[in-house]
Order: sequence, then structure tokens, then C-alpha cells
Amino acid sequence: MKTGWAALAVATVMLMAGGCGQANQSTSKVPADAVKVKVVASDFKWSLSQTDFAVGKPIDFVVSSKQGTHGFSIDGTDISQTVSQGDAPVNVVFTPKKAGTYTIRCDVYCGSGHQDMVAKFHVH
Ligand SMILES: [Cu+2]
Repeated sequence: MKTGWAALAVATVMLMAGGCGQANQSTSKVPADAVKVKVVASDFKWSLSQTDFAVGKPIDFVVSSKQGTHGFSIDGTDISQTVSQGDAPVNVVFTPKKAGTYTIRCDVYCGSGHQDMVAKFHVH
């Protein structure tokens, strides 16, 4: 008693259109005169390509993560941008209105070193 010809009725459902990660870049909002700064998050630190800026000049933080998921935030502002490993870099524009030292923190819990994910930059 064989089921004969029904044997290979394997539905080859192909996952054709599913795998394309959309690069969600918001570059349109970046002012032309913005200073570009590369920001890379990892466990558990921020690394910035530049840490001194001018009052009133827009800063374009180009934020990515090379390890894990983190939240790029700046104390005293409403900036809060989650970045995950493998995602396209995200442009976070901030125009400092006052001179001083600003503090970047991680606002997405990322593990044992989360509290230590603090970086400073200076506005003159
Ligand atoms: Cu964190």
C-alpha cells in the first residue's frame, strides 16, 4: 500500500522577499554645514571621532554599533536613539546652544557595563 505519486508534494515556499534589511537612514534632516562625527557604540563604551565643537554649529552624530544594542542619548536634551549591531548608521543632529561639557549616555540597558557607557564632549 504505497501512496505513490503523492510522495513529493513538498511545497517549496520560497522566502523570496523577506530578507532585505531596510536601511533606515534619516540623512535628509542633516544641515549642510553640520560637523560630521563618527560615533561607534560597543560593550561598553562610546567612541567619538571628535569631541570639541562650536556653539551654534550643528553636529551630525553618525551613530552605529559594532557590538550589541545601545541607546545614544545626551544629558539635558531629548535625544535618544537606539542603535543595534548590523544596522545602518543613524544620523543624530544636535545643535548646542550653550558652551560647556555635555554627557553622552547609554539609555538602553545593555549588560554589566551599562552604567559605564558615558562619554563627554565639549562645546566652546
Ligand atoms: Cu547600555
